[in-house]
Amino acid sequence: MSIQSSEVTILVPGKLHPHAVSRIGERFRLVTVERADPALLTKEITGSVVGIASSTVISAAFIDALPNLQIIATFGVGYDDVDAEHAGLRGVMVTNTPDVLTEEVADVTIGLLINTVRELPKAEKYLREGRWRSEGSYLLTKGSLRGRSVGIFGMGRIGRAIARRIEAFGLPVSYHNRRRVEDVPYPYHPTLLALAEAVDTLISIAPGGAGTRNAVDAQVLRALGENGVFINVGRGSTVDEEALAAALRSGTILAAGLDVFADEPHVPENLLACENACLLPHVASASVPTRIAMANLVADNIISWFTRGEALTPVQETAHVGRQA
Ligand code: A2R
Repeated sequence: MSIQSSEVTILVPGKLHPHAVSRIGERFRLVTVERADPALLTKEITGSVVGIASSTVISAAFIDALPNLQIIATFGVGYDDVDAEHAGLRGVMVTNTPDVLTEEVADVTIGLLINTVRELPKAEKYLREGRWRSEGSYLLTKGSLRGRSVGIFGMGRIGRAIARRIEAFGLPVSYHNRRRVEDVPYPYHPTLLALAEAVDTLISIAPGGAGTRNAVDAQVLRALGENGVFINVGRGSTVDEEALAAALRSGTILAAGLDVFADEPHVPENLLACENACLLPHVASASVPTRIAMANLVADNIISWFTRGEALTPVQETAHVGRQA
């Protein structure tokens, strides 16, 4: 099953965490291109590449341009920017980096929720601008965590870690997924709208892709009510950002905390204009130790595939793919 490491050429298109690049480079031959664009591939690259390690968009056309490709190891748990379905049809393995970021993302979700409801970043700005001294105490916040009821959209690995933290805050949790999860004690809602109607605080940690696009729309936001808070740490594409900005502007909901956006790093002007939005530049997993753990998992997937013939963390769409000798 195993092949000589020197025969294995791994392509890194675009930027990838340097620790992943260095670990893969220690074991295999590395080639790089500026971005994952078939037009940038030379004959030598298309003939030799058997693996990709990346944190960028990988299209069906890019996969098809590499006839000997066996594995795409992506950096991050969300892999909606990789055409995994197409890879699965082509017999190409796709791996992601689940678990190693779960608790980190859940921690930041709680921080973002508190910052959004209790306005801590705005209060700190007030202090730094000298306004505490000159104008007196920061205004009382309209919102409080007390008495809230929290709905989680996406009760997966991270959703569960968030739910455990919310429970510790003494707040009730319920959730929506496509399927009920048997081993969690929280009430299940078969639609996102039913969940939004039952809670005043909605946390989205659902994956991106066609199945969740614009799932959080004007109707869902309205259902949260005027004390409603929306937190997004999943994918920006799951939200109708226009509708969200309108709901924030009109007071249809109280506030939103967003770590993810539909077209990163571009944040819509109409969201930037909302004082009641707490906005972060996609930092939930962005600590040095967690990003190193993610980089290690990218490298370990590639190493395991070419030495033992197995991927460590295959995505669902390619779980059936095995390695041919
Ligand atoms: O629907 P299910 O039963 O497959 O549950 C998954 C749920 N989910 C959805 N819920 C409603 N409508 C959909 N179209 C839909 N698609 C998926 O999201 C599952 O419970 C949850 C995802 O959980 P995991 O796969 O365990 O992912 P993890 O590690 O919690 O990360 C979640 C997302 C990533 O995909 C990135 O976008 C982000 O967090 O970093």
